[in-house]
Amino acid sequence: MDSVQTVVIFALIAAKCVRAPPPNFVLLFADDLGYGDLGCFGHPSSPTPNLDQLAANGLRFTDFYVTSPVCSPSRAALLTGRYQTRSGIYPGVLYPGSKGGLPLNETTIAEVLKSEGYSTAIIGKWHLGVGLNGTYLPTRQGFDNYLGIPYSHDQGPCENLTCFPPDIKCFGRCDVGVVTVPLYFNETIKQQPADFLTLEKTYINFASQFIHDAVHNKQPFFLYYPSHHTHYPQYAGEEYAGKSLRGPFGDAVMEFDGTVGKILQTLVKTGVINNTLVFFTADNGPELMRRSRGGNAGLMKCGKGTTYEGGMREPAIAYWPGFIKPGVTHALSSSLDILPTFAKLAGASLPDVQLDGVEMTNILFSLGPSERQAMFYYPSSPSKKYGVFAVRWGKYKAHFYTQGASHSMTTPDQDCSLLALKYHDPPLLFDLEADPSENYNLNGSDWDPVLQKINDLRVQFEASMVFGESEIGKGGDPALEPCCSPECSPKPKCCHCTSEL
Ligand code: CSN
Ligand code: MG
Repeated sequence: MDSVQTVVIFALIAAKCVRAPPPNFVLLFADDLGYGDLGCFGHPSSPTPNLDQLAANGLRFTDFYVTSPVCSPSRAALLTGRYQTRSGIYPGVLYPGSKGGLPLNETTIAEVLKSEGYSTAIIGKWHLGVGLNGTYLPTRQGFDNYLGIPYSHDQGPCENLTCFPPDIKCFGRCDVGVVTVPLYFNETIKQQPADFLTLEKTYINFASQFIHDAVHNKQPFFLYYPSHHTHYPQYAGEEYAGKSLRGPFGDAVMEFDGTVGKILQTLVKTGVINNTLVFFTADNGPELMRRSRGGNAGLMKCGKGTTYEGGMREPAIAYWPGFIKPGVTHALSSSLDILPTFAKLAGASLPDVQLDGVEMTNILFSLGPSERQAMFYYPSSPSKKYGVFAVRWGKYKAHFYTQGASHSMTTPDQDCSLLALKYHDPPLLFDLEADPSENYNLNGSDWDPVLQKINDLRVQFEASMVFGESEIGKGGDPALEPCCSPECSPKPKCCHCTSEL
């Protein structure tokens, strides 16, 4: 299809002149996956045939950003279209016994789409709170269906966390003294600890059932699949363990890729593949401290926990056969932009709040330039005192502060592990098109108008930022840790249940 046809079809849908049903959305979200971890983003030995296929027949983003170099804040921004500072998902990440969570008055993508009659589901890692009696579970935030573990799978003693065959322990340290990780079905714990060897199959079946039901009921649907892969410790079931060239990380990414393939097959089988926008990205950069067992940021600097490119620039792919032309885009774009984009395509109205996302149909359908001017980089623990650490405007990025992170240690680049906060006056300035690895500071030459412009954007942005009350600062209580048998003792050991799903 040429771009004129695309424009016409899109305009018709936008104007609701044709009775085209609203599109379905499948949002695939990997965990701690780096810019360089997929075959289609240059990894030489990563087995990702299904994601590579999406990229070959869809739009591959080279300049796509998340809003945080750690998990919970990045997810809050993805689902609300707002920087995490507004919703209070800072500093750091949520824990099993956290008192707070994504405030219920925040409007998620699921809630936006539900207003247009969508059926909604989340499968996998939530990490936006559990709270007292499940106050913050996804079922309270617009998701009709939930199957998954509500936080990171290292936030528990790693029981059951084996690779196939079951006697091989996976690599990585886990939290002790807390409950084993629970598998929720809606608001009920079905397994504790979750069975990781069969988890992916369970997810695939649930996704397939959800899609079949929605199609059968003639309902448009939104499926959000935030995978536990490729967070540490890496694991994989029988089908994938030991199968990749890349060790446990490769097996984990391969299992994730296999699920992507299964979901695509279901879309084909149910006849909705041409009416479904599939979007893939990941929450934050790679855990370089896990060395070869962690992910890879490719030619981006440092990784998880840092505001260098490796921490927050992520692979992204948009796929919608017949509507999105295969290709590569260098347009500046962000996870913040997904909510406004899905809302526009669904004909849903936007929440009446200060949004940070802009819709990206221009980019998806080659209609014009990106509406995004700038990207602001918050560290994993943002504060009013320091504000944003870096700003990207066009091809330029200025660092006002830099700081390494324990998550990014073990690389030869000292900047990644230097934990002292460094203030830069004048800011470090890089041309990310000429120098995506942030190797060569442009400062000292005649770039001052650029720094001036970037500083203006920063001042304007900071003036518009209203920090929400910190949800993570509310602390935690062991009594809030999820337990399948709430009255049992002694905790956390007695929280142990198995059941068929
Ligand atoms: S994260 O990883 O949830 O994907 O960001 O599992 O920053 O202290 C991060 N942290 C546990 C984690 C703790 C995690 C932290
Ligand atoms: Mg993560």
